[in-house]
Amino acid sequence: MSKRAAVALVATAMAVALTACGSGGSGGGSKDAAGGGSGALTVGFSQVGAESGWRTANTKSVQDAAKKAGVTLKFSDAQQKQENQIKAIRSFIQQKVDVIAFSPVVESGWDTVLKEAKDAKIPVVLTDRAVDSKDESLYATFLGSDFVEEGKKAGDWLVKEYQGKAEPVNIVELQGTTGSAPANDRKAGFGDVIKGDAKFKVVASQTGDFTRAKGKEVMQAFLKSQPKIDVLYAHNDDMALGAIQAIEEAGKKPGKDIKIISVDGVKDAFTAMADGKINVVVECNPLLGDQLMELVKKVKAGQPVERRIKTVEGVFTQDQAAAALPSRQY
Ligand code: GYE
Repeated sequence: MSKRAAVALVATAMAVALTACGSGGSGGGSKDAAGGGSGALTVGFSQVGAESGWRTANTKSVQDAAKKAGVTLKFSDAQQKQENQIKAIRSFIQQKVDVIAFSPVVESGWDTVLKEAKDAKIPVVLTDRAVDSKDESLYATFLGSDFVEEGKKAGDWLVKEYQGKAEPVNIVELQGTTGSAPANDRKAGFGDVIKGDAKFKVVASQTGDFTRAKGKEVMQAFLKSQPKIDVLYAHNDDMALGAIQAIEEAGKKPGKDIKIISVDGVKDAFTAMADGKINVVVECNPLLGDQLMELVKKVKAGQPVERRIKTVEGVFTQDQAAAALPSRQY
């Protein structure tokens, strides 16, 4: 039997056990009543942190969706630290939650703890960010954006913007959290597109940890060390918004003297775009809660789910910003 078939079988057996004890009212001391009692699903959710507007919207979406779906959510904020997430996952295993959902702060280093969840027969759903584990049986599915694609969209905009121009274009890059999937992939996708034209030069690239404060600080350093900056590529809106402050304080006009490409699409970025301070935003949708709840229910019930579920997203430019602003949900 293949590993996947075995996993599906175990999941089905667990689902049958859950249904059987779910009808029994209190669930008595049965070990299958794990975290549920009357059949309600308990999900342990380990969130990355509260580093950005995107993250705040994502947390709210997951919490609201859990309430709506009647799911008991055990929420844990890792403050952008992998060790905290590992601790949270271990504690979820101890508490015998039904499903563990988590958004891994970085890509590597998860195999041991994921194996512990597997041994405890607790299915894991990845949301927002991926892990680089070779063993795919360590998680049931991954729901989130295609970050390489987002990086490519950012690069495509730049190529079009400078079409027909020969002068060098000096780019500074504010990377997301070091080792995180969105930082790795947004960098790679963007790099892939711009490497086709030698006029594009990334003259400085550093992490701004996905936060406004760090985005501002690193941009200040870039402005001091780089004699000519044409473009800023920020891996998220918060860093772009922090950088805008640094650019303005240096007496330059964001969006004009330095063109700005950002990712996410939070309201504040749309406002900055409508004001001409950001040139383009590649959308990354944080409203994953409802889909996540559907998935955890299916996984727990042993129903088949796709291994990879991608979020559908767009690209917004200045001419669309003001019109789009009222309908932005995050
Ligand atoms: O772009 C950034 C956040 O993982 C997609 O994390 C998410 C990223 C998002 O801090 O703002």
